[in-house]
Amino acid sequence: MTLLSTFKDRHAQGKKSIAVLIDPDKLEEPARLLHLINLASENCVDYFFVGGSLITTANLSHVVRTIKESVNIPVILFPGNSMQIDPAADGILFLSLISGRNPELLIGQHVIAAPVLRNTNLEVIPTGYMLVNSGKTTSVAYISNTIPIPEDKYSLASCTALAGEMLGLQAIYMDAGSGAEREISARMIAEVRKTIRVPLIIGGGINTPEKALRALEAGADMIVIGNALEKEPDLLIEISDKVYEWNQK
Ligand code: 1GP
Repeated sequence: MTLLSTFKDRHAQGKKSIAVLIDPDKLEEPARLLHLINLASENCVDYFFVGGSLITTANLSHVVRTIKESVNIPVILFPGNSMQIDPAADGILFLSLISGRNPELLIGQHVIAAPVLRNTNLEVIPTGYMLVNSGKTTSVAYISNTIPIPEDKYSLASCTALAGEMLGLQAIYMDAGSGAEREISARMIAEVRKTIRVPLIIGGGINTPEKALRALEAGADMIVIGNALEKEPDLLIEISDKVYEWNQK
């Protein structure tokens, strides 16, 4: 079964997933990385996302390899640019930054990455990526040179997601940006959810179990947690409990 068909199946069944995002720059210390990997495995995390808007170390391959050698959780690349490709991962979010108007991130980097990906076994998951304003400027907004969707422009978000779906993108990832001051509101998640049929991934600033639950209730199929775990890995226990409890209903 492919990663994408699992996303779709889980969405069809109303089951939620949780992904742990590892930014290779932030978890350079082997003991901290292994602790988080083991914690994820003990707490039934569904996916690892690996990537970052700006990676300054040569640590990406090491992170992917360490996860693959340690546990059975699929590793999905979440690349900030076309250099972040590692064939040892299981899949890659082939992100088109549809909330922005930067042609490089709508199609340019994809042209460069496509022939490279063709020579790997990575599962390519065409994903509409939407940045939503969350307070102060995030790294991803700055690096991508795009303006996030204003957080109270619900129709703008819904129509952007719908256009992405009509273009054939297989999932929509709405992101407030790593370490966002404010996570995406329940209202915005709900508006987008009711507009599209493809799985909806939500991330950025989810740093408490309550925020995680709000995103799930509003319609997120998958929540992504990164920054908060860099500071406090054990938070994963309570957050993944919310996903587990939801799936028991
Ligand atoms: C960032 O959506 C991811 O691109 C996760 O956000 O790091 O704030 O959890 P956090």
